[in-house]
Amino acid sequence: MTDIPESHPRYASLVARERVTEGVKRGFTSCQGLIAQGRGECFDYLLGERTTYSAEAATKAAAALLLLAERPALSVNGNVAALVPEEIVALANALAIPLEVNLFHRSEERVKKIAELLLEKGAKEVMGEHPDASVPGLEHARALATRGGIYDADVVLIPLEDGDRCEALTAMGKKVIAIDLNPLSRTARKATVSIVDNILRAVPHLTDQVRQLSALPRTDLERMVQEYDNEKVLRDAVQEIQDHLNRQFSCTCTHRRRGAESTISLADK
Ligand code: PTJ
Repeated sequence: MTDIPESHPRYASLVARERVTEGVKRGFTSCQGLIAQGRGECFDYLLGERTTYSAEAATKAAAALLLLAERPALSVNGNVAALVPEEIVALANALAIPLEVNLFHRSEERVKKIAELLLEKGAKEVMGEHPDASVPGLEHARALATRGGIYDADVVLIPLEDGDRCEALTAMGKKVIAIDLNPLSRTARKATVSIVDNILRAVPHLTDQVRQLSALPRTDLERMVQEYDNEKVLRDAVQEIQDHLNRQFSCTCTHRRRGAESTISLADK
């Protein structure tokens, strides 16, 4: 991997690029994963590369949902494996639940490599190599699922997912938690709880919340879930982007005798 100095102002984002590139080189991330990362990076930039208040609220509700679930499952794709392999295993282990590899651009070789990586990072159980069921309404290989894992789950975490699969899982009656930096994506709009945050920050944060909230009585967790409003959280995320942009950009309108000229200065570049 390229040696990136920690003092670089874009350190975190450059490290994330290295991880996804490395995932492609090692054969567990798809080439399309590079494009997905670029899109995510753009939204992270607009959000100010921080965990916003709305993401905090969504993460708390997601932790409560996972703790209340009877059979929760975590879905892992090539980007998740590249960006947060240890962290997603830590989340699964904190909840004592299985991980399942589910790929959009499925190849048996990639599924195997991701499963091996997760086991190497300490996962207790990784499903997905031998799917025995299909999510109704999806024609693609991403429909493949495993009984005892995602297929039977009542709550599923789907980081960096496509909208169709999110919708199909919801149509099966499951509660779906998305992690997606784009608050306008179909996935974010179709999920039960949408965490609009970078997976690099979101997964460790979610694990912390699971540990903290596990001390609460079920009634408190149920109240948190009931009071949660995903539409409001997504509206707030868009507002947080607008507020961040307003803070970052100062617009100076210089009126000249002949016509008007406006200058936009980019504060942090
Ligand atoms: O490994 P596979 O074959 O299952 O493929 C995985 C990808 C991610 C390539 C596939 O699911 C895909 O094409 O996803 P999309 O439709 O590009 O959607 C990815 C979503 O995740 C987009 O809305 C991005 O904004 C968002 N995203 C990208 N990087 C991050 C992210 N969200 C959170 N954290 C990120 N680092």
